[in-house]
Amino acid sequence: VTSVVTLGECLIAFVADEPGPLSEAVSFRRFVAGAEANVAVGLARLGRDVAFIGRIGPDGFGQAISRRLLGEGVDTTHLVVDPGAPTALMFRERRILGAAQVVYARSGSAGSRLEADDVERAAAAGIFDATRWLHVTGITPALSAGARAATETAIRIARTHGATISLDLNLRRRLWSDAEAAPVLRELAANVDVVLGSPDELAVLDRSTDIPSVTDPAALARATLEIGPSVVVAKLGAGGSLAVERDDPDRILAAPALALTAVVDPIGAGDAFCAGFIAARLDSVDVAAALAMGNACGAAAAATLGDQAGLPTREELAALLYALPGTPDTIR
Ligand code: KDG
Repeated sequence: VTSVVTLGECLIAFVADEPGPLSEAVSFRRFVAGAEANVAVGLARLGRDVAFIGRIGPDGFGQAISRRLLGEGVDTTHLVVDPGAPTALMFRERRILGAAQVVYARSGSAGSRLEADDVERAAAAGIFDATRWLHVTGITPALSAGARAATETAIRIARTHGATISLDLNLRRRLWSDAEAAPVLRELAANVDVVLGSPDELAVLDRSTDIPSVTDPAALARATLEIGPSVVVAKLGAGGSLAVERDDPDRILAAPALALTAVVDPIGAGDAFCAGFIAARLDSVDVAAALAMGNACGAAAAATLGDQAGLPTREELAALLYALPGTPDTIR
């Protein structure tokens, strides 16, 4: 029985072996990446039944993706091979400080050809029947009109099944401009229960409201509540995370980050956070404690190279939380 469904484009990432600028990178390692697939693997490692809807190309990269997701225990019944387009690729540098430069080769890719029909077919096969949670991101609607419709369809169907729906804003400025993204993301945010994002992303979403400063994440999260979700989470990286709830918007729930001695590769940490947060909420853990679980997963991901390698198992997460001062007793 599938308890979580997610959809999007799983792609192959070539990550520079050495930290530094892309112009100097000469050797790369191949990883499986893609925000929603990262969340799916994170949830599978935490013992959840999770399904991924998407398309891959009829090539070795698509096969590598399919094998990895399957090997992690993700239900790939609705990850289909599109014979007419290649699997998407990305190349990225590694940066410990600041944003890493990314180059995509994904325009016209198999994953970007996802359509509402793919989701309808999965629904007809019963994938949403016992689903308690749908997770979507702001990347998929940026890929194509069809992929955007697929996201909207998944939200509509999950809603009729009474699932909780989360949206990680994941603004990708290489795919669309802030002006293009803002109205689309706002509309999605109005139809979900949980919105997650960095302060920078929340500021784009809130741009038509009387925006508080990006340096006040709680105010940004509160402004996002006005759009419609019942919970808004601000992911603050090394600053941990905070959340506000519609029931009591003045109460700021916050959890500090795990102190890392070395950040090996922060990309993918936000997806790991989502996996930890969703797993906690599925167990009815309260929002404040769910933030702590998300932070621990995020730190574990940032401590390893690639998006998925460091995603913790249930036992690894328990050990991390046990060692952490201030961990709420409900999750220790
Ligand atoms: O969150 C990590 C993702 O950004 C990465 O895996 C690639 O999905 C990706 C994207 O579209 O940038």
